Amino acid sequence: MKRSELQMKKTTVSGLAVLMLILSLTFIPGVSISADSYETLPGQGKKCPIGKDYYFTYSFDKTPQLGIIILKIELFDKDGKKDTSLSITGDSGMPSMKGHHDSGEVAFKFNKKSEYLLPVSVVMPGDWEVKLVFKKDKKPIYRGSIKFDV
Ligand SMILES: [Cu+2]
Repeated sequence: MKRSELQMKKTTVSGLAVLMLILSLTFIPGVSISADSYETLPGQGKKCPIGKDYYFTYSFDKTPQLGIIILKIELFDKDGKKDTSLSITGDSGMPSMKGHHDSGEVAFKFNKKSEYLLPVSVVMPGDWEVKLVFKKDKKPIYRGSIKFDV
């Protein structure tokens, strides 16, 4: 093998190594480079895990329809005890009409039963989404998305 060929082979190998490194970083959960990936939630009343320490369930007070609907979230710790230590925000809007009805990040409020509540204003028929962010000590630890049609 000539010297130049050898050189080229080395370059290719190190290039490949760098590529593999980038790929592996991209696919390791939690090291994801884009911080804005929202988990699609499994449905009303279903258990949605937040890592190993928490889970939550969500439901609407009525079938999503025009007007104000109330989104309720109940948060639990890993032992199934009700938990209120996280803060939750919701950003509602229509994915097909980005920016037209977006509520921006609105904080959920507690009711007397320590459930998290958020009113969602559904102003027209079509596809809707509520993007949820759960924060612990002001740091986001989970993002989830609820989609529904009206
Ligand atoms: Cu619209």
